[in-house]
Amino acid sequence: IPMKEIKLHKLNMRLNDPFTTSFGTFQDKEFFILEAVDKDGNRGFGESVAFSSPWYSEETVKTNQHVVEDFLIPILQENTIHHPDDVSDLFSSIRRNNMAKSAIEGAVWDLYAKRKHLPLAKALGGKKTEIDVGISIGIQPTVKDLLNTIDHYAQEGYKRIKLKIKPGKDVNVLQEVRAHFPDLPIMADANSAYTLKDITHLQKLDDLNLMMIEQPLEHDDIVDHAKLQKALRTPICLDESIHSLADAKKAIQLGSCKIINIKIGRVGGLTEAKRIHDYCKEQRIDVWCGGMLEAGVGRAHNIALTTLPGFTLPGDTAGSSRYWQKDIIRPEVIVENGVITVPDKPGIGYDIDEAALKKFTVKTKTFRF
Ligand code: OSB
Ligand code: MG
Repeated sequence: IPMKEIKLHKLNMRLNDPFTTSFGTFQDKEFFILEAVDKDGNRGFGESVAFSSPWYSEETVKTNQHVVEDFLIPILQENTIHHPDDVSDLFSSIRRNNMAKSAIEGAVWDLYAKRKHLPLAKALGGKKTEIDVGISIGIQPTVKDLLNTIDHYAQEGYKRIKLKIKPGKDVNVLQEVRAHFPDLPIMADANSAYTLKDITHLQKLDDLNLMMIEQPLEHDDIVDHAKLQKALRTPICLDESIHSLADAKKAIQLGSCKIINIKIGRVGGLTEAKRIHDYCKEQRIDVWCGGMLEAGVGRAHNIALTTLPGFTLPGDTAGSSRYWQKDIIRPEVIVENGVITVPDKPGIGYDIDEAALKKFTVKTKTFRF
């Protein structure tokens, strides 16, 4: 791929509603979009999913920018890329910093697919023309607010509802939700809010017919998750604990989870995400695509990845309007009856809304090749 330049656009966008998890609330999103431009004028886009503070993982917007500018872009400037998989091989000399790697690798995947006149989904080997999606709902001030919110999204047709939980707002809340919605596909995400001391409490979830519980224990612990899974009938899904194919293999071998949430940023890009998918499919472990409250570019990458056949459960890729007043892509991502129609245009399949990108951009830096 004959590269001309990479542009780093720093954006600020505000979520329609504050989002609350077991580690806090936030509404203003600071992040960056990477644009990879080739000598023929094709433009590929990637999104950094790191947040401003390191509560989900150790990466932040600033660490991503540092690693992208000072280590990853120089690697690309010194090497020739024939296929996006080369990017993940070259970046393996840098430890972790997966969200930083993924932002660039995503832009290169988009650029590669556009040069081949292929939708990104097809370039990855995906076959689905539509994908089923669910929605993730943050912790609400009252149970009444929660029931109203669930009702709203269930009416919109989302295929499963994920509820954030934390100690004090868990079994009691989920019991009320289940009583109001006896047949709704529901799951819970704890974002590491519990320890093994909570085993008997968490066992109460087994009566609520949850699809799964996501990351109940420490972000970096797969041994305790294996112990917990033995004590629970509800399947455990790992999110924060899985950063690579190697992590996925260990977690599956230990019995730490029955399901994996794959986030492209958390695992360092589409190439590694696909490797994890392939392995899980072979092992008959269900996977689904997680979300990081992305703007349209990241959302488009999630949609493309979800077209792979092993993504058997609805993911967190909700429609643009669930997050933003105005997204940065055209058309915006539309969810109808819990389904997104996969775009069939080359690359990520959505155009950048240049006016919106400009409106939310606070700074752009250009790195020439
Ligand atoms: O744990 O999956 C998570 C959002 C931010 C950080 C972590 C998580 C989430 C979500 C929302 O659950 C996913 C989305 O709607 O993009
Ligand atoms: Mg999660």
